[in-house]
Amino acid sequence: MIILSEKILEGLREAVLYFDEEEARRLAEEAVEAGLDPVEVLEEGLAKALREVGDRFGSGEAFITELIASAQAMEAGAEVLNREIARLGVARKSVGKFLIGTVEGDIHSIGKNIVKTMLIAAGFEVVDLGTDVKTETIVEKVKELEPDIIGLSALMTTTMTKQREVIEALKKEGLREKVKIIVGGAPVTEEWVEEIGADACGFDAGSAVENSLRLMGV
Ligand code: B12
Repeated sequence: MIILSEKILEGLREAVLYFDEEEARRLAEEAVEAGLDPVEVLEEGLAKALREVGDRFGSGEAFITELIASAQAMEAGAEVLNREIARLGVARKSVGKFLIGTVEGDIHSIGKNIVKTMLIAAGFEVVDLGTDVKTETIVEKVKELEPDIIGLSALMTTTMTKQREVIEALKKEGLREKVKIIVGGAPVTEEWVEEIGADACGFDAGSAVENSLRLMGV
């Protein structure tokens, strides 16, 4: 089992590094059939490899076209694993309503989607506003849906400021005290949470769920 698991994880890493969507999907299916933990396969197989490509892109060693192709391979595998994560978490009663989205100007969706799936698996009723979501839209949706928690994803230092903007806009509308706010995305730190007056953050899907449950008092 350990050898099989290592083989699948290594294969998934290579599929992301060499832009092989089909292989990523096939190996993700194999992982599910073998009964491997889909969360671990997502994080250790797919996400790690994608971050590696991101680092290479950051240091000028990879092109944007490679980043896009790697992300597509990751998404192909993640689709299969997300489905399995959701399936394993079905039939729980709702622990709370969660509104999630990536802030305005930011189209990164992979991490948000993983967090969303894990929240559903943990029993949250999740409404996903998608990516590049305007601050006004978030405020409107808070009024309309009255969620318990809002999750704001931002992957860039240039867009994380929108997390602050959302909090300020909610304060102006007198809604801030009615909802908990959790922020996430690679540039987010504990200091940032404090600075903008959010309630918590999540550095990965596991801590996102853990901290969201804590905010609900579960
Ligand atoms: C994949 C990727 C892309 C893909 C996105 C595809 C998609 N559908 O999402 C594409 C190719 C489209 C892309 C585009 C761009 N990208 Co990009 N991208 C990445 C990359 C490599 C990986 C992101 C990712 O998916 N990681 C895997 C997931 C699983 O991890 P994650 O996103 O961090 O999410 C986890 C946690 O952060 C947390 N989390 C995430 N969201 C939330 C939300 C909540 C509520 C909580 C609690 C937790 C949480 O849990 C998640 C699960 O573990 C990063 C590099 C990196 N190291 O992050 C660059 C990166 C974010 N991109 C970058 C850039 C510059 C861009 C572009 C501007 C490039 C360009 N020149 O066009 C555009 C931006 C377009 C835009 N307006 O948004 C920079 C940002 C630099 C900065 N300023 O901070 C990075 C850091 C790369 C780099 N090193 O330079 N990108």
